[in-house]
Amino acid sequence: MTPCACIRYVRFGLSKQDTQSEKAYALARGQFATLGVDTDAALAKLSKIPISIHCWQGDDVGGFEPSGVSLGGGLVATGNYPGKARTPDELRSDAAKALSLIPGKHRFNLQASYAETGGKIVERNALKPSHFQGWIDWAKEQQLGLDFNPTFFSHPNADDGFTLAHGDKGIREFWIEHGIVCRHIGAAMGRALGSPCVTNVWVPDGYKDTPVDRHGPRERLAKSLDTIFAEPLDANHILDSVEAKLFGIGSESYVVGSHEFYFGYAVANRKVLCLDAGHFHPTEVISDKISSAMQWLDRLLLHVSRGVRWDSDHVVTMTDELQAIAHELVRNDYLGRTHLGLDYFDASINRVAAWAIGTRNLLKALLIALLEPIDTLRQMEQAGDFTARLALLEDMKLMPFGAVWHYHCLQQGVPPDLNWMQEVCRYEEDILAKRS
Ligand code: RNT
Ligand code: ZN
Repeated sequence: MTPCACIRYVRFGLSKQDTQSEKAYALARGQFATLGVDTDAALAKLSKIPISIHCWQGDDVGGFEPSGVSLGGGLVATGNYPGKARTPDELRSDAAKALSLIPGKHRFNLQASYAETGGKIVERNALKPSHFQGWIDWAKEQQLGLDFNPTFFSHPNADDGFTLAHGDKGIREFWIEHGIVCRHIGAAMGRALGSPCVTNVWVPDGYKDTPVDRHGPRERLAKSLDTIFAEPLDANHILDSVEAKLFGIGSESYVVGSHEFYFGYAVANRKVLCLDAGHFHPTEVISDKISSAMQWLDRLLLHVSRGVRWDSDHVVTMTDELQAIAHELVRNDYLGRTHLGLDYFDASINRVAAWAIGTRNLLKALLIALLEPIDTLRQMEQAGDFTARLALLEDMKLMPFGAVWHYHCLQQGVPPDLNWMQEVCRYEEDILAKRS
């Protein structure tokens, strides 16, 4: 395994470019101004958008339970790149490194399986906020908000592919209790950090092959969710969300918590709906679902991900769909009602870089969206001038976004493109390579 490409990167040596960057920004600002776009205002907005960075990219969705079961729930992390975090302290250190390469103030998204129980086996239905005190203290120190997820997978009680919809009452109740304790943990995180913790329920429940009873499991899932959400908790501390899926490994033919199921559940029960970009048919996109869902829901959670042929959870890159998602949020002024999270896990590349690449890409897509002359485009559309709309949309694609992004990174005290990777290389050499 070749661990790192730092030699290539060190050669770019862009450290003397600060003055050039100011000049490039001034030129870009002028170009955007002719279109009526205020780059300073766009950057001010961008710097306030929090992205919820998922803990699970740092250790291939492993978690830190002393029982140490392997990854389940139909999730697969492939690759064996060296240096994965083996302890909460290592994961925190890696995440802090990634955060130092990402402009803005963000959030960290934890799973219940990342509890710190001091080596003791604590069952998932007995977890307490105190098991997350280490994370809360770290989040305070790093000025991060926290988000949370009960972990309904990688557990003997989930081995047959069912949790909240399980036919066995005892197993179902175990998972209901897990959901309930996790809401209290989420609320404790939100209270401690002064910012609501989005606590997201995703269950893997489903069948490999065609079931004859599609109704029963869905009825059980609905009842289990009702029980989990029965206790009202302060929305200043916790926001409950639910996440659908089309299929997983081992649940190819039927997933209990389908899109229609959770869309209905979220509307009927005023929950936050989570749309994961990898959870639909390969040609189906979530960018077009956002404005439909927002007609009926108060808030959305997005799991920004990238499926390649299936829900493969590849690192988020600058795809047309990523851009379309960002455009939808900005054009429709949905940012205030949308929680942005990332969801991918690539074990075949440096994990700190994976975090930095995906998060920086989402921010870049948001920046491009914030730099759009939306009023002009709207006027063209309303006037029926679709030729001008298409021409301007296409001409926008080569506008100098890069100069604005470069300037933003320097303003925010993080390395710009072509420079941040050196930091990862150094960290890999000093820290990650020493982990066996
Ligand atoms: C699974 C869901 C879910 C998970 C995390 C680890 O397909 O996307 O969000 O990725 O809980
Ligand atoms: Zn997801």
